[in-house]
Amino acid sequence: MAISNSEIADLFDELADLLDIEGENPYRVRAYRNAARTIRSQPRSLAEMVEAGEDLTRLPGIGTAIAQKIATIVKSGRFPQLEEVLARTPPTLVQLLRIEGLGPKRVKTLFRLLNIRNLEDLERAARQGKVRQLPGFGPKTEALILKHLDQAAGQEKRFLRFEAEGIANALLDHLRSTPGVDRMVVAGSFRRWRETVGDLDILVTVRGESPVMDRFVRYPGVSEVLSHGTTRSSIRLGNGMDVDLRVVPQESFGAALQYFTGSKAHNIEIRTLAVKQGLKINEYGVFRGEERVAGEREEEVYACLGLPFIVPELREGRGEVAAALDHRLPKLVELKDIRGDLHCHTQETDGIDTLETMAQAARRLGYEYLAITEHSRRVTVARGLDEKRLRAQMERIDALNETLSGITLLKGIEVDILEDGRLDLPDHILKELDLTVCSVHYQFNLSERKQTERILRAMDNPYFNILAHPSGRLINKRPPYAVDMEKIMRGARERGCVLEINAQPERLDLDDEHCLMARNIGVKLVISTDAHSALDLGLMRYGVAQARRGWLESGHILNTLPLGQLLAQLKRR
Ligand code: DGT
Ligand code: CA
Ligand code: CA
Ligand code: ZN
Repeated sequence: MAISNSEIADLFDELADLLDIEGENPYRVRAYRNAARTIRSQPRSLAEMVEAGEDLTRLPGIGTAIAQKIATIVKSGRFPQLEEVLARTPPTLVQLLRIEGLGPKRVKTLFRLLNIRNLEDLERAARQGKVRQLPGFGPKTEALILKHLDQAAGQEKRFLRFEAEGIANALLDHLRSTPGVDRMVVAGSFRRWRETVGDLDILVTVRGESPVMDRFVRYPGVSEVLSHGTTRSSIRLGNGMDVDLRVVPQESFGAALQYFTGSKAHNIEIRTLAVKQGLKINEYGVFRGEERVAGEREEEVYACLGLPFIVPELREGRGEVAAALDHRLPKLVELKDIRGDLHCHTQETDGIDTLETMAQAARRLGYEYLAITEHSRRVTVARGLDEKRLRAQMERIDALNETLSGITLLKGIEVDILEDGRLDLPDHILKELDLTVCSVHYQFNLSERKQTERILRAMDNPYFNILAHPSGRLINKRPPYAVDMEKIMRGARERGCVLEINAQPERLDLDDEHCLMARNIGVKLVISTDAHSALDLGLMRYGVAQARRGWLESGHILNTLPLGQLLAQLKRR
């Protein structure tokens, strides 16, 4: 679908803002602003006018140069002038511009008068009350800036669960040998397998007296001891991660684990249910009046309320308590259900291991099949395969399959979805493959309508099987591209295509909400590691955890099927 007038106008406005701040000739800046206004107020679609070859210069404020730029945007979805300016603009300035209500004039003032060069400078000035004194500013704008900075900082502080796992394991190793230490568990969002965690919440039980707290605050990774007590201490590590440690009594361990695993929303529902039944739940146990009726084991806490055990991945307050009450909790997919991996790379493109090494590693994991899916030619940075190299690899896979026992290599490709929705390799070669994994790697900045259309058009190709990392996000690094995921899922279901849950810890794409959406819409999924090494194949547990957070069962996941059934399911009707 074509780019809308207001989307085109936004691009010109952004260009005008950035050039304005740079001190560009005011006439040129005004020309872009005027053009934006004209474009926005046009009743007819400029994209259609361009396609029809109409002369845009007849519109007020649109000269030859601007008309050409519009044509480029419509035809390619790109605006090279804006990209150039963005490339040379300090990222802080672009961030400042995106603070709603600031605008180029005030951003320019901040840069000029307060010599603000980064977000820390800005925060300092705002906290010192210097911002409100600037011309065109006031206390309201200052508060707005601080609020925005707080939100940005809050978002930055979360760690990938995968990073947190390494940090937690090192710390647990340090604590394990402490005399008296018995059980140790990381609770909180970590235990719920959220994709990112804010801090670590560790629970331990001890036998007799134990110096575990002293040993905790003396951990070599500590940069600051936030608190140090006998039952609770908190530290900040050099990498910025905060860790809480609680020593809990044996008889309260299950209740504490339930309490500190959260989430808050889940616990509120559990407590409310308890109150209705005349029970009281806290981190020490479940009580009827003065009497403790449960506490040592977590299962008991749920059982006391007449509930089956609810696994941590489900504890987000998304209806799991009601489902448990009705005994209709999903039977979640498990790692052991997975029979193979459908997305990986070798040395032939940007992987680090050979075909043979990948095959052996997959066999050691007990898999029945592994699909080799190299990048296609469009991804030049990864030396993507053209038809000739793909054919050579297919022959090597056939030959290797002759010698392998216990596992089958599938012939696949991670083929790029081009900007117009075509696939990056011709149908006659895609047809010969066992499956295709199809990805968007370029042109992330299309409008939602265009991006959605592009992907749906790609799915019209009868050789399209799996949409890889469907949102394109990189956690903490890159937001998802704008796309109508519901339309994509319905479109995939109609066409017999499936979506991937990419298990790379910084992708985890689909996210948990989208997994739930897929469940509701009834589109099939696969869980794949997108391994770039043999070791990466072990990341499957992250993808499975994400699927579990999205209430998915093995029946929703095609790579839980034996090979024959998998291939039959992938066949397009
Ligand atoms: P995070 O650390 O932001 O990734 O998320 P969580 O869920 O680990 O949250 P955190 O560390 O603040 O607390 C861990 C769990 O402990 C939380 O999920 C519920 C429980 N919890 C902690 N403090 C409170 C509290 O003040 N009220 C309630 N209701 N629950 C709490
Ligand atoms: Ca936490
Ligand atoms: Ca905490
Ligand atoms: Zn890949």
